[in-house]
Parts: sequence; structure tokens; C-alpha cells
Amino acid sequence: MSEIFVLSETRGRVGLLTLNRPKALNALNDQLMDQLGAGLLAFDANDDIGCIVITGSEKAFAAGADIGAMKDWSYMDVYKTEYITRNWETIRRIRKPVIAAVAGYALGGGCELAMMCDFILAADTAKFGQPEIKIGVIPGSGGTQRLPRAVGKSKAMEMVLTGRMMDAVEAERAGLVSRIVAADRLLEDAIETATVIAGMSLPAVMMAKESVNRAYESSLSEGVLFERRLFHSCFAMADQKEGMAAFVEKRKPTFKHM
Ligand code: CO8
Repeated sequence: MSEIFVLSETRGRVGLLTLNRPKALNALNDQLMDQLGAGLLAFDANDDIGCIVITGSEKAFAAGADIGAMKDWSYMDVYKTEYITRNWETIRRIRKPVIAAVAGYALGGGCELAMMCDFILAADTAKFGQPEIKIGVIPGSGGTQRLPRAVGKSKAMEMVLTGRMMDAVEAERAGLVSRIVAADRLLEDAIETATVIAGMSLPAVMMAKESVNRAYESSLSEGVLFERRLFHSCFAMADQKEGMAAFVEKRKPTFKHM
């Protein structure tokens, strides 16, 4: 039986996935990425889950793709089988919100994984970086694309070219993370935030996620049009009727997630 590298549990309507390869600072090997993908897909398909949190350990969210596993690969191994990339794309198919709760190192593929999540909550101990250049390669899972979009070209370029890390304060200032919390509060805070999201109307949450993501992949006018179409479709939802009626009647809404 293969080792369990990702722990999966639920906290109310929140699905929690914990990367669990402590001896290698959660280096992301193929088995771990398969297990993470399976955990994400299971929560996405589970009607009782409204938001997902991915976290690591106190010392590392993930220190990158597994260098030991990659070191002897040839170009043909990588090109023909897409061996290292095939299971990194699963997270992009997840329609419910995914929060990265990052303490310690988020480096290389670990930083890329955090950036693939919908937003990042950082412990004050978090350190982000794309150090691939130091081992003779470049980021391979979106780092050169998502980092400039998050922090701007100049800072992204410096980080990718030098491999230097940024601490939580710099990451927050640059817009990479939504918020910094004390390390001993990170998981609690992430679950609290996820619980707030999971208490909203699920279809509205899914539409909001889809629409914000569209901002990255289209012109402003196309994005605004996309948002407007989704906004219009909210008026076909029972949760819109309930949410607005509850506001007018000065009570809490009871969403049916439909
Ligand atoms: N891969 C494999 N093992 C690792 C990795 C890694 N990325 N990072 C740490 N480890 C292992 C170490 O080898 C060590 O194992 P052992 O105890 O058996 O020797 C253990 O974790 C602890 O690490 P250290 O002793 O080095 O701990 P330190 O506290 O001294 O240092 C650092 C921590 C600074 C994080 C250091 O471990 C480090 O620099 N790690 C490598 C960081 C790095 O270069 N990451 C980028 C990897 S390449 C990449 O991610 C490409 C992504 C492309 C995605 C492709 C798929 C689509």
C-alpha cells in the first residue's frame, strides 16, 4: 500500500486537506499530487462541503516538487508522458473555493500550488519563493505566469531570476496573500474563513469564483460581460430570493444552495 501523503478530514461544511510528508518538507511527488487531486475532487463532488482548505505543516506548506524524483529524468521522460505535470492540473478543475493556509516554506512547486488556490492566508512564518533557477531549471507549474500577475513584473522577475524568498510581510504588501495571521492561529483562522464562505449560497460562491478567475483570462470588457451574464443568472436561484427577502425582513438567510 502506498503511503498516505495527504490527510483528508471535514470540519462542518469545510473540507481540509493536509499535506503530510514531513521528512521531505512536503516535497510534492507524484503520489502526493495524485492523493491531493483525489481529495480535491472528492470534496468538490460532496454536497455537504462548501469550501476547501489546503495546508501543510508548521515548517513547510511545501518546499517544491520532489527534486530527488526529478533529478534523473530525461527530456523524453517528461515530454512524452507529461509525468510531472499531469496531476498538477486537477486543482484548476475544482469549482468550489480552495484556500491555501501557508506556514513556513512555500517554494517552487509549493509556491505554485499555493498560487493555484483561490487565495492564500499566510502565517507570519510563511516564506514564498521560486528558487528553481538555483537548481538549473525554471518554474514549471505556472510560477512565471501567476507570480507576475500577483505581485507585478519587477518583483516577480527578481524572485524568479535570483531565487530569493519573500517573507509574509512582503508577500502581503505585494498582494500575493490576502492576509497574515499568527502562526498558532493559522488553521483556526483558515477554517473560520472557509466556514463563512461555506455558509453562503454555494451556486453564488461558485459563480463569484468563476467570475473573479475570468479577470485573469480575458479583457476587461469581456470579463465585465461574463460577470453580467452570471449576475443575471443569480435571479434564477432560490438562494437569491431567500437572501434578498431575509435582508428586507431583517433576519438571517437560510440558503438551500440552489
Ligand atoms: N525535494 C525533495 N526533497 C526536499 C525538497 C524538495 N524540493 N526540499 C526539502 N527536501 C528534503 C531535504 O532533502 C531534506 O531531506 P533529508 O533530511 O533526507 O536530507 C529534508 O527535506 C529537510 O530539508 P533541509 O535539510 O534542506 O531543511 P533546511 O531547513 O535546512 O532547508 C529549505 C529548508 C531551504 C526549504 C531547503 O530544503 C531547500 O532549499 N529545499 C529545496 C527548495 C527548492 O529548490 N524547491 C524547488 C524545487 S523544483 C520545483 O519545485 C519545480 C516545480 C515544477 C513543477 C513541475 C510540475 C508541473
